[in-house]
Parts: sequence; C-alpha cells; structure tokens
Amino acid sequence: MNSVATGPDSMLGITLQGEVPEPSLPVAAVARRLGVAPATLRTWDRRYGLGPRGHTTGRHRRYSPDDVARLELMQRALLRGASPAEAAEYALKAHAEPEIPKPKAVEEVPDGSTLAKGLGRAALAMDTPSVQQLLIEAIEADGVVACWDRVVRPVLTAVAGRWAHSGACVEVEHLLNECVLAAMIAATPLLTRARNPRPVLLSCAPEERHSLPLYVLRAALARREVGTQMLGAALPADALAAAVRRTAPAAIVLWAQLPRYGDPAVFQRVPRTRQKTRMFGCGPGWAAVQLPDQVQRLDALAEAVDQIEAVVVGVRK
Ligand code: B12
Repeated sequence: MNSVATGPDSMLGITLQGEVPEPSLPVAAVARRLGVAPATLRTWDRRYGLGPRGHTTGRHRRYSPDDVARLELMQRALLRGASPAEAAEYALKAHAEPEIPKPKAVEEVPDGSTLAKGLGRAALAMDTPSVQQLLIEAIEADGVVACWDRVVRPVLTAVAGRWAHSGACVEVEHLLNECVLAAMIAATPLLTRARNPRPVLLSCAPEERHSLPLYVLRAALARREVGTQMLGAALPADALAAAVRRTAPAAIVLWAQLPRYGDPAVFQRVPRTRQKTRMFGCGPGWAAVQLPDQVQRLDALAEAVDQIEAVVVGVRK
C-alpha cells in the first residue's frame, strides 16, 4: 500500500490503489515540460521557494510530482495574468504540503484519474476557471459518462469524506456541484427531433435535493438523441402525478440519494396512462427498500443510459 508522504498528489489525499509513485524529474525535463528556461526554474526557486522540496545542496535538483504540480499551478496563474509573486503565492497555497492529518476515508480514491487529481486540486483552491476548464476537457476527451465516473465522482467522494470527517469543505462541495451542473447542462445538446416520441421524465423523489446525477443522465441520453423532461430536485408526489397525466412519458426515472427519501410509495402514486410508462428507481436511496414489481432498479450510469434508450427507442443498430 502507498505511504501518503510519497503519494503523487497529497492535496486531497487522492492516492490511486497500487499506483507506482511517479519518478522525480531533473531541471531540464521539468523546463521542457513547462516550456520555460531552466534559469527561470532556478529563479522561481530562489525568489519564491518554488523549487524541489527534497533538494540537498551539492546534489542535482530533482523535482517530485508535487513540486511539478506546484509549478504547473504557477504557470497556469501566470497564463491568467497573475504577477509572478501572486502566481507563486497561489501555487504554494493551492498545493501546500498537507498540515492537516488526513482522515483515513479520503486517502484511497479508487479509479481516480490524473484529471480527477487536477479537479480535486482546483476545487480545493476554489479555482472556478480551472474547475470549469478541466470539466470541459474531460467531457471533450471521453464524454459525459466517463467524466462523471472517472473524474467527478472520485472528487465528490473525497470532498464528502473530508466533510464527514471534519465538517470542512462544504464551500468546495457547493462550488464543485455548481460547476458540474453547468458543465453537464452545457454538454446537453438541444434536440429538435428526439428519437423517442414520448419523453423520459427525470426527477428526484420528494424532498430529495441530490439532483446532479440526473443532469449527467440527461446529457448522456441527449447525446443519443433521447429526449427527456427534467423536473429536478424534490418533486412532490402529486406534481409527479400531474406531470405524468399531462405528458404520458415513455419512462420515469426517480432519483433518491438518501435512504430517508427512498419511499417506494411514490411509485404507487403514479397514475396509469393509456400508453404504458416504464418506471426506474436510481440512486443509493432505494438500496435498502423493496421496489414495486413494475419498477426497475438501475445501479450505474452507463447501464441506465443503455436501458432507458433500449426501452424508449429500441437498441441503436
Ligand atoms: C453534491 C452533494 C450535495 C448537494 C446536492 C446538489 C445537487 N444538485 O445534486 C447539496 C449541497 C444540495 C447536498 C445536500 C445535502 N446533503 Co449531500 N452530498 C453531495 C455529495 C457530495 C455528492 C452527491 C452526488 O451526486 N454523488 C454522486 C453519487 C451518485 O455517486 P456515487 O455514490 O459514487 O454513485 C454510486 C451510485 O449512485 C451509482 N451512480 C452514480 N451516478 C449515477 C447516475 C445514475 C443515472 C445511476 C443509475 C447510478 C449512478 O454508481 C456509483 C457506484 O455505485 C454526496 C457525497 C457523495 N459522494 O455522494 C453528499 C451526501 C450524499 N450528502 C449528504 C447529506 C447528509 C446531505 C444533507 C442532509 C446535508 C445537510 N445537512 O443539509 C443535505 C440533504 C439535502 C436534501 N434534502 O437532499 C450525505 C448523505 C449521508 C447519508 N445518510 O447517506 C453525503 C453522503 C455526504 C457525506 N459525506 O456524508 N448534498
């Protein structure tokens, strides 16, 4: 198991299971990677303390992944017009050596990617432009499902772990939540001609405010030209019934994150329509309850996209 001190990125305690620590790099390699002159690196070290932490006089300088991460933050801040002093201060603060002892819960983030580490760092630094940029890059690179599962969720879990342990980071959770919401809405193509004649209704269970996964699902379905109707957080049961009567959706997806909001009775209150409406229960909030027979449980995003598409438009050839 990795020891935290040598982990590639200790900011949010994000260490990948079984990961081989990245080697440290000599000045020339770091200069090449950042596209700056070696002399600049020496100046940044001398003037701002942005040098190799483990360097001993007389030995060749070697930059650890943490050292390089700080330089990358310095460079990104410079690119955004900060003065060298401001950029250095930001980089040192945003990637400070962890003084706070890390609670066990946040040390292991299975499946976290390099982008996830970058997102964790930027979120903790409350660096909205970098958070937004990283989300755009992740979605462009691998799509909304991979961005959610491999980049966003590991960081949400790490932030939640820190909140559960110390009560800290609520501001980080909210910032991340709003940035992900905006990124997923921006990644949702407007459908003029959806493949499904009747919409897929997406909503949270009554009082349930964890709606983020529904925005990811909507973006993923829209990218397959499956049209949805987003009703969002905490939809009262009678409003759900009214929406079904008015739109006769092909399917209903109800999200419950918290067990206290996973009450199966809400499905019984859905009125029958002339045309059949398939119902799905998604989220950990339904985990501990028996869902009505006509309701299908979906446990993963990718599976949900496939299942819902298959139900409302048939499997794409
Ligand atoms: C963002 C967030 C919020 C935001 C939600 C904003 C929004 N628009 O969604 C806000 C700030 C509003 C919020 C509020 C609260 N929250 Co909150 N929140 C979170 C947080 C950080 C992320 C939620 C999320 O989207 N997770 C992503 C989930 C879905 O990922 P996952 O669990 O890894 O997913 C698994 C499955 O669900 C599935 N999956 C993932 N995505 C998808 C998508 C689809 C379509 C499908 C089918 C499956 C699927 O695959 C995964 C592997 O099995 C979680 C912590 C966490 N990591 O979940 C806390 C968390 C859920 N919240 C918690 C709490 C306690 C609250 C509050 C009660 C706090 C308070 N006192 O006010 C309120 C409740 C408000 C309410 N009425 O619902 C606790 C719940 C503890 C518990 N009992 O279960 C958590 C776990 C934090 C913690 N560490 O304790 N929260």
